[in-house]
This record gives sequence, structure tokens and C-alpha cells, in this order.
Amino acid sequence: MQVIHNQVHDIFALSRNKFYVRLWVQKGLVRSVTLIFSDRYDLDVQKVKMDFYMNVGSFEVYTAHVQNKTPRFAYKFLIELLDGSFKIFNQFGLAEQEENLYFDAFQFPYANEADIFEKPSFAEGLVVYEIFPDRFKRGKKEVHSKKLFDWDYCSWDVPGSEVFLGGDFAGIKEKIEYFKALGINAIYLTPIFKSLSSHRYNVDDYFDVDPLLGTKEEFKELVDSLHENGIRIILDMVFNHTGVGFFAFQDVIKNGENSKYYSWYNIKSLPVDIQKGNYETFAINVKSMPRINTSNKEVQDFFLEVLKYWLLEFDVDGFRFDVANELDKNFIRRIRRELKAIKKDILLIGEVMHRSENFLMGDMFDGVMNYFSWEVFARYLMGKYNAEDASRILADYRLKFNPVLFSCQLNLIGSHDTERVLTRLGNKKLAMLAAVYNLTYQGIPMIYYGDEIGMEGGHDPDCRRGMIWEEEKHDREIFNLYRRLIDLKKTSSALNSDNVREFSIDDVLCFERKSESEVVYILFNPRKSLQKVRLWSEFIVDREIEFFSTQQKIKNHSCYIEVELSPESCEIVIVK
Ligand code: ARE
Repeated sequence: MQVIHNQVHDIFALSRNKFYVRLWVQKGLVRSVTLIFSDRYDLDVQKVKMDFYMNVGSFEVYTAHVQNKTPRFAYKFLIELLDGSFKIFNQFGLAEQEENLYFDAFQFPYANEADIFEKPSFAEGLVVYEIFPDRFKRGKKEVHSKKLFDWDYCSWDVPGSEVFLGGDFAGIKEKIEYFKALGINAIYLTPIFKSLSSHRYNVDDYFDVDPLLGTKEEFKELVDSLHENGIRIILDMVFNHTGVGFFAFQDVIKNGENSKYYSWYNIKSLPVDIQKGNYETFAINVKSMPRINTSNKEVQDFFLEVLKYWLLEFDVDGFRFDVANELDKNFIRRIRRELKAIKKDILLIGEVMHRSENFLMGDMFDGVMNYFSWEVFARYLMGKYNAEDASRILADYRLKFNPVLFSCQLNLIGSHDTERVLTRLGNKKLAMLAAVYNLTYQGIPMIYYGDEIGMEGGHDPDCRRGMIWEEEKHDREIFNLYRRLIDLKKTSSALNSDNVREFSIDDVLCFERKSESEVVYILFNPRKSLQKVRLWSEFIVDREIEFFSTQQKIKNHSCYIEVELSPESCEIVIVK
């Protein structure tokens, strides 16, 4: 009999004495699972029945939250099979006989402070709005040092990195009322530092803002005004590479091997030649972005100074790290340690476009830009996965992580690097389902500017058109949906719990979100036919139920409800 999943089980310290344990067993074999545990010296053994949590593919997942007497945790599992027999699952595998816990237990030897992942206090109810500063809003400034293109997309071909529309800090500040009307409570700005391009990912001076955006004083005013209005701000830090105008790279160009910054880069031959690009770069030969070596201690020291500067002088609330998957992992750990020691409540997000197990162990980022879960959901919307496959892949991925940490994933459905959601799905109704996923799945939702009014745009750079400000061109239906979803996300305890359960009923993908006081079900039907589902749940008996689509409230007495989902629609069922 196989009762062991490839990852066997997981354990997380939620506090010094509180542990969260998950066990995967093969479906259909097990009647109950009991966790046997104690302090690993004391051996005053306790037993707790684990809760059946959910099915994932051909496995069942059991969980337990337990309070131990000390931070020293020894544990094993007693598995009762359907035929009434028992197995012990201990550190050696499956056993017939129970031994003294001292000899056979798994161990979490000691829960040190560093083992306990804490999310920033403001993560709950946070809704982030991503802004590409050059394309958001031009402030009232009349004279500009650069030729600006017309704001209106139709008047120029492709909004590439050499096209400047002149969006600036003043423009963002002018739109604070818009942020409030939409309901978001954080903004994430793609890079604002001095750079030659309009995307500003090739940074020439990390201690200065790009003059086209405004001055540092204006940036500080922006941060202060945002804070006064309850809106946080996250900056984008590019530490994988620099611009060619960055002082250290310039010094290497000038002094070659004699430069004290020579070891900061990976130079392939001398003299360094920007036309040839004879140095390691971002991606394939992006000459404007020489890759910098983040394993180098001096490079780390320099970038840490940069981070501390923006944190301490400007009081920003978090950072997003560009190309985070290529940064030295010890550098990332150092960033976390040093920054959280200065300001505990900051959000650290890595840009990782693929599965992120290696970056989400609690000692590096709080979260990543969650492209992965979105990709799974998008494939379901587009019919590449059925609901069963999608729910399995989503759950299988999520259940690799500490549930508290998974609440800090920055959930998105598009960004400045991807096609816009409406263009990708080619269908407004599906884009609205994507918005519902975005605002209801476990994590912190991030909305890419303009998606909330139904903007379109193909791959980079077309997804970076100037924000449309003429209200008559806004799609009000989409905007109202976002507004209502944001409001729900900010007020629902269930949508902010460290918990979700993905499951399917026919080809309807469902999420269950649950807190002490409410349960929210989210049901999706992206298909072209009507689907009727019967949702069985012990939580809905004698409870008040509200349907998000109609805002209708009913008092329910049975243990199931029927929900009719018209083609390409969804329903959010709020149970209180
Ligand atoms: C230009 C082209 C792009 C091209 C890229 C790489 O426009 O079409 O893909 O070069 O050759 C910034 C600018 C981009 C510019 C780039 C280089 O914003 O417009 O793009 O500089 O000049 C990968 C990385 C990921 C990266 C994306 C763009 O994993 O880290 O590519 N994202 C960050 C930022 C970008 C920024 C940079 C990095 C550089 O968010 O805005 O780009 O600082 C597949 C591949 C992935 C690839 C992904 C997306 O999934 O497997 O490796 O991601 O496609 O392209």
C-alpha cells in the first residue's frame, strides 16, 4: 500500500509552540489519521485527530493545527485504514508497530524565531494597483526636457522603450481620488530611477529619480499624500543588471581590469564595448543591461544601501525585485534580514514567472508575482484544462507552501510584461471571470492599470499604452465589477483567511474560502453552455446566503443550494 505522496508531508511553525501539519495519503484507503506528538525530550505524548482537508487528484490531504508545550516538536502519524487496521507513519516510512516517539518520530527540533513566517500586518485586505509611470498620467507641467509623444495610442506605432509619454509623479498624485473611487489601497510602481528608457529597467542612478518623473521632493510628496489617503507604495528594484550609464559600469569601461568594480560584472573580453556587448547581460545579449554579480559582497552592500535609502528617507512600504529568480539567494536572505530589522511591516515580492518553490520558504520573499496560478486558471478559462485538472494543479502547487506565506502571493492576471487580459482571452465575459479569480483567490490581488476599465493591448510594448482617462471610453460594467470585488476583498474575512479549497463540480471550478465567521464560494463557468450545480456544504444550513451577482439574500435551511451559471459567468455565494 502506498500512503505516501512524493512530498510525504509538511510542517510549519506558526509560532514558537504552534505547528501546522499536513499529510497526503492515497485516496480511498484511509478512515482517519491521528497526529502523535510531544516535546522531543519530554515525551509526554498527545494525540490529535487530523482534519480531512481536501482531495487533490488521487490523494487526500489531512491537516492539523496543534499547540505543543515547547518549541521542540516530535511527531508521527497513526493511520487507520478502512479495513480497521492501523499503520504508523514515522521517519523511517510505514511501520506496523508503534515505537517510543524518542526513536521513530519526525522532528522539528526547535522553532526558532527565524522559522516563523509572519506576513506584513497590512497584507490582509491589501489590493495593489500596478502603474507603469510613463504611461499613467502626465501632470500639469508644461515644459519637458524630452520630446513627448501624443498620449493617444493611435497617433504612434508601437509604444517602445524610446517612446516617452511623460507620465509623472504629479500625474499619479492627481489621481488619488481615482484610486479611492476604485478602492485600491496600494500602488506598485515599475522603476522610477534615472534611466535612458521609458520603462526604466536599465537604471543609471539608483539614488535618484528620473527627472522626467519629477524631483525627489515631488516623489516624497506623492508618498506622503498616498499615505494620508491610506494607500501604500511598493517600488521596483532592478538588481540583476544595471544600465550602461551606471557609475560602476562606466568605471569598468574606462579602467578595465584595473577598475575596482571589475568584479561586479562578468566581463568576457577587454576593452568593454557597448556596441559589441562583450559582457554578460540580462536575457540574450540585451547590451543596455549588463548583468551585475549579486554574489559579490560589495554589490550586495551597495544595493542594501539603496534599499535602506528609499525605505528610511521616503518611507515606502515594500519592494518588488526584478528578475528575482537570478539573484544570489543569500543576497535575498540578507535583504530580508536587514530590511525587516529596520521596518518589520514591509512587503517583499520577487519577480518569478514560473513555479516558485525555491523562493518561498519564508526566508527570502514574502511572495512572488503569482504568474503560475494565473496561468493554470487562464488555461482553464481557455478550455485547455477542465475544472478537475485546474483545481488539482492549483491545489498541488499551493500546498507546497506555508499557508500564511501563500496569502502574500501577488495574484495577477497580466502585467507590463504580458498581453492584457482582455486581449489574451479575446472575450469580455472571460476577462470578467479572470477579474473574479484575481480578487478572490488566496493572495494579494494586483490589478494592472487600465484593466479595470477594459483596456486592450498585445505583448510588451503594446500592453503599455497610455491610460485612458476619458470616462466615456471606460467600460463601466468592468469598472463596477472591479469596484465591487475590491470592496468584497477588503471587507470579507473569508477572502483574507490563510486558506482556500479548490474543487470541481462537473466543469465548474470552485473555490471555498472560509473564516471563523463566514464562508465564501466562488463558482466559475467559462464554457458556452449553461451549467447547473448543486453545492453541498455543512456550512450553509440555516445560514444567510447572499448571491454576489444579484445581491439577493436568502435564508437557507437545507444542506445544499442549486446555482445556475449561465454561459461564461460566475457566482460568488457569501454565507454568513
Ligand atoms: C525586451 C523585449 C521583450 C523581450 C525581452 C528579453 O521587448 O519582448 O522578451 O527584451 O529579450 C525590460 C523592458 C522590456 C524589455 C527588456 C529588455 O520592460 O520591454 O524587453 O527590459 O530590454 C523574462 C524574465 C523576466 C522579465 C521578462 C521581460 O524572466 O524577469 O522576461 N521581466 C522583468 C521586467 C521587465 C524588464 C526586465 C525584467 C528587465 O518585468 O519589464 O524588461 O529588467 C517566457 C520566458 C521568460 C520570460 C517571459 C516573458 O516565459 O521563459 O524567461 O521572462 O517569457 O517574456
